[in-house]
Order: sequence, then structure tokens, then C-alpha cells
Amino acid sequence: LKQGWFSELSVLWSGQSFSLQVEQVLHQEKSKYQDILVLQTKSYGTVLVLDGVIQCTEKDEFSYQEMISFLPLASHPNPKKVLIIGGGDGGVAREVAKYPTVESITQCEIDDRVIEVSKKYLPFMASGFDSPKLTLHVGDGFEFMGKHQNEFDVIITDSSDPVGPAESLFQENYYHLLSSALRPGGIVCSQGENMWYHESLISGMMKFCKRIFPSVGYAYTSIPTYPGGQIGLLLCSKDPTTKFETPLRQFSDQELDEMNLRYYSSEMHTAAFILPRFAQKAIRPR
Ligand code: AAT
Repeated sequence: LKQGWFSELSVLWSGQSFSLQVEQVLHQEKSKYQDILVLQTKSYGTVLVLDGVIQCTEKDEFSYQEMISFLPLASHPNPKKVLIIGGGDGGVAREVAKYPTVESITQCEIDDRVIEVSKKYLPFMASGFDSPKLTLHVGDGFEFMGKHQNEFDVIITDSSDPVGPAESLFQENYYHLLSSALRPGGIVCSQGENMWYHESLISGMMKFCKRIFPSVGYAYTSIPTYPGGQIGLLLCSKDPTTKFETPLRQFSDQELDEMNLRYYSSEMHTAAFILPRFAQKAIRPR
């Protein structure tokens, strides 16, 4: 930490770095899987960093957690059983628990230390772990997926980047396992990296997804503390009639307020799938 600044360096966005001014290092440890760092920052509140990469900040986490949850849920006619892979801070569980039709949430996070540290330092996200609908498992998401068939309506992969423990979650065989873990008409949504930096990763994933699923889409959300200020979301459906950009469930302003949704709306849902031309060509979602 040079002169009180944290800089995010990675081979995934080489030649650039986003920095945050640090007021205090709240926690630092090396878990079995990764380096865990919690920072109190000047302008983004509490920040969770894994292996040197920002996972979430208090100021803007809602953008990502709401969109990775509500895009697949509102694209499904009646999601009841939801599985979350990763998401050790609890933020996605918090969002999924808001959705009216959801009856049960299963989560598989690899690192119990991320869960414990989040409970202590990120209670506004870890509140997701308090949901009576949630069953939490600690283990590898890839291995977990191999043990479940025809079970879930929606599977959300809230994973870190493909360098480190999440590498297997970006591969074709993981998507075959996702497909068999879904019930008929099921939908998956995964952290989909950045269209400015990861064109070949994304287009490669879109290609194998289209071989496995009849409907595939790519959306993105704006979030200042992820590289490039935005992050993609890769969606696949077992139902060939799924039109991801048209939500099947629309919420009124009052309902959105009651669920404390600050980013998601039906309009944002539709808009998130409209890509700039360069990305449209590179990624070719349809
Ligand atoms: N909601 C915050 C965003 C994240 S968290 C990613 C989570 O995935 C972490 O808790 C990490 O421990 C967990 N994880 C990593 N690998 C696995 C695995 N194989 N099985 C289960 N969980 C795993 C994502 C931030 C994206 C950052 C973009 N640059």
C-alpha cells in the first residue's frame, strides 16, 4: 500500500490500474485459497479485496448484486429454487431473497474465511446469510455442480476472475454441468468480465454456451470499482423462447422501493442487453 493508496493490478487488465485512497486496513489474512484484504477507503466505504482484486465496495456493490440476481430471475416465469455459486460476501443471497416467488436458496462458496470476514466487516451484504430460505455449503462450486441434476430454476455464478480458484467456472464443462443441474426452462447468469478487455474470453464462452443452450444473452452493468467501470453478465436459458431483454415480471416503482432496489428496474433490464456495435460484433450474442 503505497502512500495510503490501494492499486488494483492484474494480468487481466495489464497496463492500467484503478486506485482507492485507504484510510485504514481493517483486516488482512491469507486463507487456504486466497489473500483476503478489507479496507476502509476515503470515498467508497468498506472494500473487500481477494488476491489483489476488488470484489465489492460499500458504495457501488448494489449495481452488480442487483443485476446479476434480477436479470435471470425476472427472465424466468416462476423461479422457485435458486443456486448461487461463489458470492462469499452474501450480497447476491441478499438480492435473491427479495424476489417474491423464490422459495429456497442454496449457495456454495469455496472459502469460509470470506464468509466470516464479510459477516464482520460487510454486514450490509452478509445480511443475505440471515435469510431463512438459505442453505449454505462451503466447497468448490465446480465439484458441487457435478452432484446436482434437474434441481434449480436459476443458477447464479458470482465468481471471482478466471485466475485463481474460480478458473474452472469459466470453462465449457462447467456449463454442461450447469445445464444438467437446471430444471426444464432453467436459466443461468454468470459474472461475465469486461467487453473492453476480455473480448476473446467472452466470445469463446458465448460460442460454447450457444452449443449447450438454445438461448444466450450478454448484458452489462455500470460499476465504477470494477475494471473499466462496468462488468458483463452472461445469461443462458434452456427455454428456446426466452427473450432475455424482455422481463417476464415487471415491478412498479413502489415494489422496487420496497425491495430497496437502487439500480434494477424493468427499463434497466432491457437496456442492459443493448451493446455498443464493437461489442455486438465481437461477442455476437444472437
Ligand atoms: N459478490 C462479490 C463479487 C465477487 S465474489 C467472488 C466469490 O467467488 C468469492 O467469495 C470467492 O471466494 C468465490 N469463489 C472463487 N472460486 C470459487 C469456486 N471454485 N467455487 C465457489 N466459490 C468460488 C466477484 C467479483 C468479480 C471481480 C471482477 N473483477
